[in-house]
Amino acid sequence: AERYNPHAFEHAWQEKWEHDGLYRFDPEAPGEKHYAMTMFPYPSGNLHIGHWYANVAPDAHARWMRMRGHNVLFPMGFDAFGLPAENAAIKNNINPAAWTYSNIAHMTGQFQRMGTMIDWSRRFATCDPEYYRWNQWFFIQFYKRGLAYKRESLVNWDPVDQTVLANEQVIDGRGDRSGALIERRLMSQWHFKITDYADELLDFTHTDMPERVRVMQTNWIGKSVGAEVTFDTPAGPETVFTTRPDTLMGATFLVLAPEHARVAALTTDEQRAEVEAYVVAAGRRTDVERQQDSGEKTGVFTGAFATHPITGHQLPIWVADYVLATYGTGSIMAVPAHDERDFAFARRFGLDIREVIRPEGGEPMAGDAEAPYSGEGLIVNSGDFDGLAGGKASIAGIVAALEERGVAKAKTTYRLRDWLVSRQRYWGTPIPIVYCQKCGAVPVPEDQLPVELPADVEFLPTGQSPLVLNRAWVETTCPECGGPAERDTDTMDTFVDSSWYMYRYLSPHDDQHPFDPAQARLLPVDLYTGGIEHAILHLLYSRFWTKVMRDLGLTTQHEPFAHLRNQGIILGEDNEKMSKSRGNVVDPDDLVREYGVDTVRTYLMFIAPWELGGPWDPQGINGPVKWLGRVWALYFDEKASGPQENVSEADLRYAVHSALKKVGGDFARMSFNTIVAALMELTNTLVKAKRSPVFGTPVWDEALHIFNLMLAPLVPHIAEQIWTERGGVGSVHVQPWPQVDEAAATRDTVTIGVQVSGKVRGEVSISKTAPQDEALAAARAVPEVARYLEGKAVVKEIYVPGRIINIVTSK
Ligand code: ANZ
Ligand code: ZN
Repeated sequence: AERYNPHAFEHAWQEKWEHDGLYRFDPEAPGEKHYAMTMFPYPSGNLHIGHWYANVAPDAHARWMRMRGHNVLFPMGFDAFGLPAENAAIKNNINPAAWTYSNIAHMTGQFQRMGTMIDWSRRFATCDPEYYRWNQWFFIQFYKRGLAYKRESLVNWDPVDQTVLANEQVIDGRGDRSGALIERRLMSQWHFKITDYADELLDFTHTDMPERVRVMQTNWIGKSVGAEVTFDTPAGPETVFTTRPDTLMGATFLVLAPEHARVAALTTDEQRAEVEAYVVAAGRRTDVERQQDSGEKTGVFTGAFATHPITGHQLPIWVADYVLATYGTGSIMAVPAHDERDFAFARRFGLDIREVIRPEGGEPMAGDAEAPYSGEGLIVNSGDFDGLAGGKASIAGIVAALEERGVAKAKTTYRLRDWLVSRQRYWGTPIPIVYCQKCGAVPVPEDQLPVELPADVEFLPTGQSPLVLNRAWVETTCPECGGPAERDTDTMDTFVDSSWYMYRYLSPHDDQHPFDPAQARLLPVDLYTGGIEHAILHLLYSRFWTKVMRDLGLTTQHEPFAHLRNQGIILGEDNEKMSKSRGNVVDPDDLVREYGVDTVRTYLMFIAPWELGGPWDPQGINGPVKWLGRVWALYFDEKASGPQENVSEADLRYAVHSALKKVGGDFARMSFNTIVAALMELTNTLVKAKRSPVFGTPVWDEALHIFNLMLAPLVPHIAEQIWTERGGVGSVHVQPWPQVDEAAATRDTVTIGVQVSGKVRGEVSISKTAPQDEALAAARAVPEVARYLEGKAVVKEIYVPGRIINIVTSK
């Protein structure tokens, strides 16, 4: 028969599958539901190899689940709002909508060429008014519950993208898209109250997420248990937050953040010039720079003193930028004997260091100590508290004692801030609020949603939303009093869009609800896959969103995702990230044109453990090319048959069923590269079996049949072609996954090398417990062994069952 030519049939199968609706999800179909989802892409214009890598293996997994009898929903959409469309619009003078929808059309075609089982009838884009209408609806529900509020706050201003960013979008002090150094600005912005859910978001019992993700989210939420302690100052009582109230008697000075509201009031005239200069300088540094422990501590004395609440000692009050305005109360009690930063600061400025925690049996801290002691121990130099246990682990009792004396209050703080959602850009969901002179902020009535984005806008980035300039759109009437009112001109952070899209796939065109409650039984998403870069932002926001939806009575789920798995990244050949500027980009379209879809799919699953990823190796694709060629020949090349090899029925059944068992286990673990390896190995056995007496027997037929089914999830096109040419009815993709014959899959047979006078000359497969005469007879029958025995006298035979056969001959 002809050689393997994927181009002869791959496209035709894709068209037929689409035409037959083979991958259309029917919620009423039998089988336990399985909702599998990969993170939807931004419609940048092209699917790159990373998209393929992220989607091919989950597709194989979804197909496998389907063959195992699950009713599988595997949808796809587009995360379509955001800055690139707006920037492209500015650059090329086209409407962001036109740019976005043409990219979506192109990328959908590319996805379809990937041969996935995505149900395209459920596709949507978040920039569809019928989608973002529900963003607005949710906003209003949040608002009604007090979970959306507007507040003046110090915000992260990206001077390049000319917009505010959420804390989560600032990486090392820079905008996550623009890379620009972030500035601080005071602005009035909408926030979502994610902090109300801080404690619940720390609880991962209802969601199985990789350890890495849990740790990143936990650190981001940053829960700290401690106390607030209040000190009297000339400008009124000042409260500090501390996680170490056990060290209260060791506090020797206070420090305020430069932005702290009380700095000016506390500063004495003598110190004013110096303090003001310091505050201005500190304002130019980012939080990240300020938190870095390297570099000398800087600071300035205010001239004022605070009164220690227990000893009455006068503690100098300093201003220093290692204290952040945005954490705790923006001020601290400094305990230099037991805190790194306070220690460095005290040494630099000659401030007192007072030891109050001493390791059990330890010496008193030396006057010239080079480091603070931050461990556990006993409290010393603390009056009534002396002798109590100190250290992080024992603060609860201390807090209670301090509370009794009225000098402290138990307090838990979080690093997590409310989610700032206002953006001063055009291509996003308009915030559904109007401002009336009489009534203030009024939500747009739900029956007037969506508030549509106007098409005619100027895109000059001015620091204000482009919507400000469209007066006809801005000016409206107040829904409450009918008087003149103005729309909010900001749009929502695009992470709003992706926070609930997993619900929308259930009923993408529902115009009564965000999703059809009758479909709720399909929740949660059973398996969500995507990149680790979303560990905090998107995953934390969508967990929060689901909890709000639950509290709104929209779902009974606590979490959107039952299981999350992250794939790795495919790097360039040079081990660097693929990028146009580095010139190391691999184009999947080119690969498909050259090798066909199934080969590219195979290679992407074979190239690396899926969760790790690795560098692209252009040579590596030859393995999959050869493999699929051999698979093809196995089924369609008549010449290769004939009884030259020695594969028994038991051997073949063992090879097939043990591979089937391994592949099933590897699918469950999402270990795709080992699945491909197991199928390649099985191919070797099948090629051998084809040239052995087992060829043509029912066992041979069973082997080809099972192998065909095992190919289906990975390489759906060649599997369908084989299925059809072998006379299969319907599609291979709706066949049940084959059952492992456990008896055939496990056997006590081993392959042992046969030595003649100590040199290995061949091998035999025999039972581990075969008796000596049977083992030796089998060994002598091996042709290579027989050759060496010819004309020789056997002087000794050594047999260790399952391990060694050695036939020693005379010289
Ligand atoms: C006294 C003390 C003694 C502290 C000691 C630590 C060790 P985490 O665990 O990260 O929550 N702190 C409080 N507010 C701060 C701010 N706005 N900027 C910088 N530092 C601040 O850290 C809590 C500790 O960080 C607090 O406990 C406080 O210093 C400091 F041996 O108080 B501690
Ligand atoms: Zn009004």
